[in-house]
Amino acid sequence: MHLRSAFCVHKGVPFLVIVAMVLCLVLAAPAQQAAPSSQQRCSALQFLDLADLPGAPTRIVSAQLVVVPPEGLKQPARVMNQPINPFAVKEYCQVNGYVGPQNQFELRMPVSSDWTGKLFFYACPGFCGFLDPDACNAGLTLGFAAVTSNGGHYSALGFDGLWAADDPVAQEEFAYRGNHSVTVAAKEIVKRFYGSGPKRTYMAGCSKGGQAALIAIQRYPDDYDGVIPVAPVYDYVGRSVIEAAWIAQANDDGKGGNVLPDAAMDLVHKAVLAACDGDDGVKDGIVGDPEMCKWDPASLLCKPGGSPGGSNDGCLSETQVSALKKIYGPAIDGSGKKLFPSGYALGSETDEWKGWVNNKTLGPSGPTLKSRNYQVSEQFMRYLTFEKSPREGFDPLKFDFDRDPAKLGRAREVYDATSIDLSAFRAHGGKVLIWHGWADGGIPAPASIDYYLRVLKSVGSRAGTDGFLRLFLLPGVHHCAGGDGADQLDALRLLDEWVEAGKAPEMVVTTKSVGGKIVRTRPVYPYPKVPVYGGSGDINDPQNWRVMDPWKTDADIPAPSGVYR
Ligand SMILES: [Ca+2]
Repeated sequence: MHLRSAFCVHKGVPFLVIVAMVLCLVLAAPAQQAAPSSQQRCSALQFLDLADLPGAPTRIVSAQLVVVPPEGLKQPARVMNQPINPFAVKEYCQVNGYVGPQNQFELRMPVSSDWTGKLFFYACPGFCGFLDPDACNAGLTLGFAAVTSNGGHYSALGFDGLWAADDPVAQEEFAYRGNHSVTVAAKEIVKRFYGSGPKRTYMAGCSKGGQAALIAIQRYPDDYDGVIPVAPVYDYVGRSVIEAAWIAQANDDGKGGNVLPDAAMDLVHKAVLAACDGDDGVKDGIVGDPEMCKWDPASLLCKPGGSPGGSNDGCLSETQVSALKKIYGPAIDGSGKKLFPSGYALGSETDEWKGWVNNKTLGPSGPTLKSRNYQVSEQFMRYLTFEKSPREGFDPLKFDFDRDPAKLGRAREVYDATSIDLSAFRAHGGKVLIWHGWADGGIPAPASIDYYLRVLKSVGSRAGTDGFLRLFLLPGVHHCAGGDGADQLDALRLLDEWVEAGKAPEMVVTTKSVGGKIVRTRPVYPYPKVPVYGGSGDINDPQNWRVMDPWKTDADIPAPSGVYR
């Protein structure tokens, strides 16, 4: 009935008015007629006028009931990598539209009988610029209404920053505001469709989507009841500009090539595994706890008078060892002061480094793509850092670590999710489930540890922190998904149980699937607890692992880096 009355006060664009009036007549028909079907109620949403929604002027472009095909809903792609039941809902109401100025969104709502009263927001990764509505299926299949947006602009995949040139509004929408206003709009549409708004709202996303989740609870603590920041780039400017330029410079051979070719990375990874694979009790090609791993790049240095070093010599030159030490970083200035919490973790030197750290030539005569670290730093500095006047000539290889960080003040205010004041979010029962792959070749996992430690220091106790914020580190897992490790976990369901029933995630079972078949299973625990194989039985049975807690007392808790501004 709410929908009907809202609909009949429609003040939309003129050409819709007649259609609206006709539908009003239909919907306002005598009470003894059957209530509108899901299809009618869904279709009617396209005439809902939300142009005056406070803070979130919204235009609905289309609304239609979608029948799920016999093969079921699509598995969300890698950035919302969790198992779903593709047959959990048979139909849903799909609403497409945008919140001004350019936050394009798709909202998928299960029919009333399937709705659990919740809303899920999937936050876009990278520089966004596209819609990935199948990511909504992670929530939709749990009976949640689920929405995602394009981050407030249209752009190419990868690190394309041109859309942000001379456009501070687009920059701010992307940084924090767009997801907030789409959330406001989605809550209103949910309310109009079901007759009541969501009683819980969650957000998840990886990488930039992880930054989105953290900045949301820092800036708009009442928007959400729980968030899942995956591999979050919360120190967005520090990572995207400074650390990225640092790594690009470390691996630049001065001739457009790599100091460490792909084969050298293979050599390094093999050496790290030889040194540390067994630390978790099982030699399975995965470093279980990189914090325990003390491998030194200098151990691969070629012997004096022997090989000069190179990719196929089984050893590294001094230049290569030096580059490697920088990549395990972090970036520092001339006085040795840290400019970012951490470089990459030991064990992460796998295939992802070959795209993130190395320039890559496509085919024998194809173009050479700059490393992702180079690309993100270049595009961010040129187009996203300043309100006006893009730095067309900016070259990450010339970034000055003493002078240039001072130019990033405005950008840090806009993009960074480094605040550790989560008190408002915590006060209303909000929960944070962070997870990060240890072998992440994009965003170094130790940066998430640093955020956890900073929050812990601010909260003042481990128990108080773990009561609302937990960090899970997944051994051998790449950026958002992939890698040799078990990269799937039922994060949204775990978060929901935590929020709804107060059941905090403790031992979490992660899995790795190949072709739909589970090939690896591994328990993980909230940081700093690590799983250790017991020495007998199937390594894929969590029962055969025990938990080790390196913090016996509070005195064992390390200090955070203290770096950010
Ligand atoms: Ca191992």
